[in-house]
Amino acid sequence: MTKKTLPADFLWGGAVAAHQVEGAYDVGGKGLSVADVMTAAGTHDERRITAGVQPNEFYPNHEAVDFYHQYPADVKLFAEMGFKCFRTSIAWSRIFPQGDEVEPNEAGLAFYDRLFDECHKYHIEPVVTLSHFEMPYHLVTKYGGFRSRQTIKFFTRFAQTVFERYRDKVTYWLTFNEINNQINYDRAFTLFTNSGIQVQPGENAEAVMYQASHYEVVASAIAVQIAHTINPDFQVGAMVAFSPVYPATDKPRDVFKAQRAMQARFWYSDVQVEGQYPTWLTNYFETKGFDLDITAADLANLRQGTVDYLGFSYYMSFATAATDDEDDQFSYNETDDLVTNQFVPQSAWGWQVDPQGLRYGLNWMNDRYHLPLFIVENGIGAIDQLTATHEVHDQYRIDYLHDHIDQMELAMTEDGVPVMGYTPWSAIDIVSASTGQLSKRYGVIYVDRNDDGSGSLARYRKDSFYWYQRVIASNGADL
Ligand code: P53
Repeated sequence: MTKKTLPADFLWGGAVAAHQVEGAYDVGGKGLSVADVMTAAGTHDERRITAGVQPNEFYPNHEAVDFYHQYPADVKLFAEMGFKCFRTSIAWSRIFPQGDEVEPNEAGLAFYDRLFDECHKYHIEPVVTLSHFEMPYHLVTKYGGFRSRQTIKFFTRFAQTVFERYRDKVTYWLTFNEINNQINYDRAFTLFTNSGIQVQPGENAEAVMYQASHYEVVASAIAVQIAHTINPDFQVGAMVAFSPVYPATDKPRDVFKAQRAMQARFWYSDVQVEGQYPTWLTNYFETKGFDLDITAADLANLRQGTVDYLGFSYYMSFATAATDDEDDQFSYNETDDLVTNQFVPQSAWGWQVDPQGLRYGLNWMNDRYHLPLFIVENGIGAIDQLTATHEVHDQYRIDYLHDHIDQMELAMTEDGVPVMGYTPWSAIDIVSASTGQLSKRYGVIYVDRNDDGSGSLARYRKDSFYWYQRVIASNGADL
C-alpha cells in the first residue's frame, strides 16, 4: 500500500510565546506582566512569584532571548526552514500596559505590525494567541486577575483592539493558552499564569479556580463573537493542554477515575466547542456547594461564541488510579491523583514521553468535537551541548519529533482526523514556562544564553533544524 499524503496546505511551522522569547520587558511602553515577577527555578522546583519586581532577584523573562530586537533575523531562519506559519502571542501588557486603560499603547501595536509584516514577507502565516501566561500585573494587584468579572471587559477590549488592528494580517487566533492547566488548582504556577490568581490561606482553591475559569470561558466566547463581526474569515480557536489520563489498570474504578479526570481536564474545551456546560460539572458545583457567579447572559454568550477549531499542546500522557475512599464524584485533584505509567519513558524533567498518546488524543478529540484540530505545541525539553564549531547534535529531539509526527500522520491518513497544522515547541530556544530555565531547551534553533542570563544571544542551527527543514520540504513524507 502506498502511504497517503498530507493536504498541500498543511500548516507546518513552529511556536513560541511572547514572554518566553521577546525580553524588552520595559521597552516601548510595555507594562509588567505576570511573567515578569517570576524567578528562575531549578529542574525539580517551582519558580517563585515575587511581589512586583524586587531588586535582588533574577527574572529570566526580562531579557529572554531578545526576540523583540532580533526578530528579523529569527524570522529569516524560520523561512529558511520552510515555515508556512509561526505561532506566537501578543504580550497583552505591550498593548494595555496596566490592563485597564481605555486607549491602547501605539508603540506596542506597532511592534506586532512589524513582526507580522516580517512574517508575510516570507509568506509565513502568523498564528496568534491572545493570552499566553502574560496578563498585565496591574490587573493582578488591583483586581485579583480573573477573580474579578471586570477582567472579562479588559480582556475583550484587548481582543477587539488587536482584531481590528491586525484584521488583514492575522487569520488564525487562539484565545487562552492551555486554559485547562489550572484544573491543577493546588499548584501556584497554574493559577497564577492562567488567571493571575494567588490563593490565600483559608480559601477553597478549587472554587476560586472554577469561578476564574468561568469568567475566562465567557471572555473567550465574547472574543470569538467580536472576532467574527470584525472579519468573518477569522478562525478563532480554543487551546488546551492535551495530556490524556489513562487508567492505571483495568479495574472498573480506575477506568471511571480516568474518565472523570478526562472530564475535568477537558470541560474547558467542551464548553468552548459545545457552548454549554457538561451535566456532570453543573451537578458537581451543586454537590460541592460552589456558589458561582454564572449568569443567564454568560450562558447565552457561551452558546453564541463557540470556536472554529481546537488548538492543543501535546507533550506527555498521564495515568491515574482510584483510591479506596473516593467520594461519589470521584473528585479529581491533579496534584494528588496521578500515578507513574511504567510503560512509557520519562524525560529528564519527569515528563512521560508517549507518541502513541498523540494519535489517541487526535482520535478522542475528533470523536468528541468534530472540529479541525491544530497541534500548536509538541516538543521535548532537554540539555543541549553546543560544540566548538557551533553545532548541536540533538538526535533525541529529532527522535521525539519524528515519533510524534509519525503518529499524527497515522491519525490523519489511517483514521481520517482533520489536522490543520503542526507547530513544534519551540521554533527557537525559549525561557521555560514552569522552571524559568534556558537550559531546558526546546528549540530547533540554539540561542547562546545560560540560566543566569549570561551568553552572547547568538543563534545556531541545531541538527533538528536541518531535519525539520526536510520534513517540511517533503510535506511530512521524509521523516
Ligand atoms: P515548560 C505544563 C504541562 C504541559 C505544558 O513547558 C505546559 C505546562 C506548563 O509548564 O506548558 C506549555 O516550559 C506552555 C509553554 C511551555 C511549554 O508547554 O514548562 O504552553 O509556554 O513553555 C513547555 O517546560
